Amino acid sequence: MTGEISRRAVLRGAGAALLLPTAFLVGCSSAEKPAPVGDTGAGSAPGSSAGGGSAEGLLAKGKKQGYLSVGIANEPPYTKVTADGTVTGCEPDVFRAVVKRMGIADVQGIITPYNAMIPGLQAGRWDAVTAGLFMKQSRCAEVLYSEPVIVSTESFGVPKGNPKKITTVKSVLDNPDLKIIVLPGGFEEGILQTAKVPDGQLIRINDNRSGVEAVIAGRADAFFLPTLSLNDLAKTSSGIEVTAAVADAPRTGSGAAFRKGDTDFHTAYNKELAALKATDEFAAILKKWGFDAAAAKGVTAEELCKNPG
Ligand code: 6CS
Repeated sequence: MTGEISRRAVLRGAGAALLLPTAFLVGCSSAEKPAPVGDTGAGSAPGSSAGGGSAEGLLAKGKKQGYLSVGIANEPPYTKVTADGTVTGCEPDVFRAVVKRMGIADVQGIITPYNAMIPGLQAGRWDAVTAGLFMKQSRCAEVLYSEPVIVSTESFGVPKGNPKKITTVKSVLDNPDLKIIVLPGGFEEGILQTAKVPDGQLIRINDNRSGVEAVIAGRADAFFLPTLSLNDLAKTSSGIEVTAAVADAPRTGSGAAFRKGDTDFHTAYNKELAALKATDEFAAILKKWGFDAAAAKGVTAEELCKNPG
């Protein structure tokens, strides 16, 4: 279910919005924001280019309306919606910098769960996904990923002292009593499924703050999430500890995801992304959000799309 809500309502209900499994629209950067366009869920958002099929479709649309809409999660540092509704975070900031080079002024964000990002893209509810949607075989079969923007790691968020010694996927497999929180349809859920962790050990929660609270309250033994996302959550949750990077998790990496039909735009985007990567602006964006710009150098979407699951 997705609900139509103005940016202002999102601002008022930002907390509530993060608790509801639906898509909420948030504004652009600090520049003049276009009139809010709710994601009614009843099909393509106005101006969408579902199956655009050519750069002109998406490019012309973005230039005409002054923005492209992106699916995001609001999971800092990958994506973040500020108190005034501005869409930011590493992936949206890189996307904004690239599309500006293409003549498109800004982006408009729609907050949605990870398992709704590709279906919403294919339905034309947003024009791209810039959420840190990690590349893996099943996703790469459904969308066109840009070349990687970030490469990052996974960790477990555990109670202080890590009493159950949860450090690797194997440590979860070796103890069938462990309950691990994952986001529904998230990359970490897929890692555990690929490792054949019994489904009874997985607890699916769609809101990161609730996941942390469940671990602290002892309702689960760990929250499996990207290292940097857990580090951000731990800043305001003293009861959680973030493990070192999980050694037996696949290397994660992401970039913008487009519809299979937007091949020309995807090619044009990659060209401008490559040019941006050579600038200090790219390194500054990644540094601002705690990512290492060098980590993605030399890594290709083709390689990351070999990730299982
Ligand atoms: O790609 C994913 O599914 C994962 N990506 C991020 C940035 N956070 C959690 C999510 O499961």
